[in-house]
Amino acid sequence: MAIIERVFSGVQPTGNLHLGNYLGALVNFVKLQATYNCLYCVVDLHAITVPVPGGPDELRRNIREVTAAFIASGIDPRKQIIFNQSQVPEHAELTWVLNCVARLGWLNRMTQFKEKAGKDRENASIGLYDYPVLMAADILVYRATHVPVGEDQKQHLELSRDIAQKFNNDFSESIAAHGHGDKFFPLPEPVITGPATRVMSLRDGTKKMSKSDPSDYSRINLTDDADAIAQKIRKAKTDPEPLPSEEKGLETRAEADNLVGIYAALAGKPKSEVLCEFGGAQFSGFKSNLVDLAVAKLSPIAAEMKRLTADEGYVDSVLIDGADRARAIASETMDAVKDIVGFIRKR
Ligand code: AQP
Repeated sequence: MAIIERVFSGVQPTGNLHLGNYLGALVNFVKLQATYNCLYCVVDLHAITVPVPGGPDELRRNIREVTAAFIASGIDPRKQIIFNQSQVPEHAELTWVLNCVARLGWLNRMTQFKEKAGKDRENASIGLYDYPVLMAADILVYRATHVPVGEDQKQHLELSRDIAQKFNNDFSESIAAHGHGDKFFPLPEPVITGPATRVMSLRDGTKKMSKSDPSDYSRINLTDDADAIAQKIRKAKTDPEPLPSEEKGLETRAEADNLVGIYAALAGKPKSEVLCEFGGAQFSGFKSNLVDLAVAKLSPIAAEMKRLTADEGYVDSVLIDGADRARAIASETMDAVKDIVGFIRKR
């Protein structure tokens, strides 16, 4: 089995997709489809590692909404593979094998688990602890070479590389004996690029914009209408100084830096160019321009998401077709893994 350059990434159906998910992930997903074969996954197995507040109906609604966001952002479901994780059982199957390769010490270092489990660690699900191994399986079951993610997923990506490397080492003789050369899994490369790899909360420039923040004013949701976008940007925390003319002037101003970063990312310009234009301006004027830009860029996506989510039959058909195509790749990998590990299987 030759290694083919392939992109994989996933988004959790855990609530409102926001501007951070869009600029940190979806924009790059769209760009990469011009040069790679891509698989974009709605990672519903990850979503149940914490309780889903509205239960199964909400989970189904969220899965369709993330699928709609993929398509509305510009991913073409006929050319690329869009699917939900639970329809491809090989993700869970490979997770078990990789659970036996990954080390407890590696998982104990994962900061996302520590943050999400908080003080009540004993009560966290085993799934939440094992989340990074499932993520490694998501990527490796397609032997993906490139993984576009936001900055917050860097540590998990490094773990995926460690797991791939250890599998390649532990089974090196069997890998060679089965004709896969000196490595079976490629070490996946993180693609953390663009001017907004870490979009921060609108209420606190030191915290990342997140679906689980209790304040809706902390984030711009992809489904927000023009009024909501305007209100949230106008209420966004700032400081009393005018905008600086150079990037150095943003270094100690987290909120100003975040808003300039958002403007730059939406306009497709470097921050330095935004500061050339707005250096010396008060926030009120800058925010009005940011509102216009955000509404112009995000409203068409919100409208298309609304249209798509109203057509459940279409969205579900995209997921089923995507899962069939994903499974053709995943089952080939899983067969090879079974041979390498020493399981007996029907041929
Ligand atoms: N604030 C962010 N800035 C840039 N990128 C971000 N991503 C998430 N937040 C930001 C990227 O979006 C992709 C999908 O994320 P996810 O839904 O799989 O999980 P997450 O990182 O846990 O997202 P949230 O919004 O922060 O959810 P909660 O609140 O549940 O933790 C990933 O590529 C991620 O890097």
